[in-house]
Amino acid sequence: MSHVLVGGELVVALSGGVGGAKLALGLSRILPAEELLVVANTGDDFEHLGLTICPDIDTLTYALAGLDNPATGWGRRDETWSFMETIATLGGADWFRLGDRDLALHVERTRRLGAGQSLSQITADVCRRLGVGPRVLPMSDDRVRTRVRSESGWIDFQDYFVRQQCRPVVQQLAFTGAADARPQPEVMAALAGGNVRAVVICPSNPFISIEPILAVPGLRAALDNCGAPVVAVSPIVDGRAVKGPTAKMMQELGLPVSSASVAARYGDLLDGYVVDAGDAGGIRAKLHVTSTLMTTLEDREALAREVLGFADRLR
Ligand code: FO1
Repeated sequence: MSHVLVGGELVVALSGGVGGAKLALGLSRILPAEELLVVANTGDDFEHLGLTICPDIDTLTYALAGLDNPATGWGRRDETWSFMETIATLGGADWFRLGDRDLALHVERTRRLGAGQSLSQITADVCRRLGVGPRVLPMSDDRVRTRVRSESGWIDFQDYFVRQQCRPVVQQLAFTGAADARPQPEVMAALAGGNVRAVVICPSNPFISIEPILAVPGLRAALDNCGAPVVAVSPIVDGRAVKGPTAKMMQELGLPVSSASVAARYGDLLDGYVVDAGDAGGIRAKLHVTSTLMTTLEDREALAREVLGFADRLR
């Protein structure tokens, strides 16, 4: 599984699911495969119907393989739903939609985890079989689970996000297991290798996608000390989140909905920050203002180029 880099440099991208995967895809299209390493959040992972589901790893894998579902952003394209329909008729849980093709990945991953393979090994093998060139690695092979506290107490992340459609008012987030999790060793080796060109924090939700990664002991320090500029792309455009509950969560946590609030979460880790026009106020990091909306494939590539160009100028 180890990777030999010949001469080239490495871009390390931190990503959650849908929003982050768009930029990861853009990066994958402008970089040789061996020059991109994507570190995926696993705080959203959960056990469901006896299966281990890793939404962010899978969203990234499908996006990089060109197998992603453009309508949902998660799951596979050209999906069929016989399993879901059937489980519903049997009275089983149908709130988390597992398509027939997607289901195969969860079944096979669960079997291999049970046989002793690590999540990193399984992910690397799945990526190889699906024709994904860049490395996609979990932040840790140890179990980390995001939990959400609302007025009715603590619940699991997917219960909050999918089953309750982000309706509960978030009072606090916790990353259970993070304090004891070991950072993924290849990620740590890559960051210590002295040939990192840039660290890119994708425009994912800071609270539930990036902060779980930064909560794994040693990872934040390794990113800080890798010698390359750390550049984040804001997930906020025009004072609104591009997708998902980021803005709602910020309001509930008492933070202004702005790119500046997101930058403040990352604090000293940031060397540079990419924001959309109109979102540039009150930020300490060096700024690059550009269109950050990624609707088309060309947008993804263009933003990836802007981000890397900006990072190179910060070196
Ligand atoms: N998100 C939903 O909103 N509803 C679903 O039914 C759903 C199913 C699903 C299945 C596999 C998978 O990998 C992801 C899935 N997601 C679903 C997405 C998902 O859980 C969230 O977008 C992320 O966890 C947040 O990053």
